Amino acid sequence: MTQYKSSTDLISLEITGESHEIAVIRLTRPTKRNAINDGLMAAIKDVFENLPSTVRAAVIAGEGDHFCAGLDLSELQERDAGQGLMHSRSWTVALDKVQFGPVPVVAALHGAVVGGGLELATTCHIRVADETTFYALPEGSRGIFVGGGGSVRIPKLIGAARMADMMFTGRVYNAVEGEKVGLAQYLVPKGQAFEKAMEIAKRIAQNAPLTNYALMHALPRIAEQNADHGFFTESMMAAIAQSAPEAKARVKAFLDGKAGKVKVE
Ligand code: 1HE
Repeated sequence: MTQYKSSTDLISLEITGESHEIAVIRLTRPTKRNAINDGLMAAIKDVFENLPSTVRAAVIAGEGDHFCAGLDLSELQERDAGQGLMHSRSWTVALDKVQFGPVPVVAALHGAVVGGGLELATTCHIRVADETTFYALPEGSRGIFVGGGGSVRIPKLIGAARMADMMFTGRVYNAVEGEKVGLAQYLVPKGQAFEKAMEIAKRIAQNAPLTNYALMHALPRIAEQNADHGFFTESMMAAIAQSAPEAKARVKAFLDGKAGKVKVE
């Protein structure tokens, strides 16, 4: 079913699924625990900017024993303040392509999800973690600060107090704790994160594209608005979504008894 595959020593992209609807992106730098150097972040940006139009959902995973060890610290040593600012902004731009790109992204997590690795994971729309996963923000111990959107995205999941604790004290959350506090939505046995992430991506790919678009682009903005503005934006989005032919066809299929009921798995 693989339609296309390309890989470098930093990243690989595979387009798969019956209708070439799933993009599988892997960080392929296991000897450095998938630490993100400038080339890898540029490759992430490039992949999400150029996904084929058949793609409806993506999975991102890491090769080797860890999802991602964060920023490649060997590149940090020589930067001055101005270069540091530009470097952080380059992460902002690249990770924006993941969060507000063309399709929902499911992260398959295992091993270390730390520093910039956690920032990358929290840019994705759904996180599936296996039992080996652990989360940390070692920036606090390294004398630096997050720079890949972590202070914007991570408090939305776990609250500013928990994030500050992780950075003040070097606290590491294990897989069970991480799921409990909201760092991952799914927790699966060791070695099963990728399989589960693919299952979820295939399910997402079946949704009406406008519904997925609304969840990626309208929902997070509505959640930031005051209630009055939020209710109004929600009504606008609801009206647009339900006017699409696909929505009408799906509702008709249910009323004709041809679409699945809501049921507990
Ligand atoms: C690295 C990096 C890295 C590994 N930059 N080279 N992130 C951190 O502070 C996490 C640092 N890494 C670790 O704590 C550990 O490496 C792990 C827990 C992730 C994995 O441990 P382990 O025992 O499996 O691997 P290792 O032996 O520590 O590392 C293997 C190699 O990867 C080794 O290089 P080698 O040449 O000696 O083989 C390590 O130096 C290298 N490596 N992690 C560079 N991060 C936009 S702001 C974001 C700011 C941050 O992300 S700060 C947090 C950085």
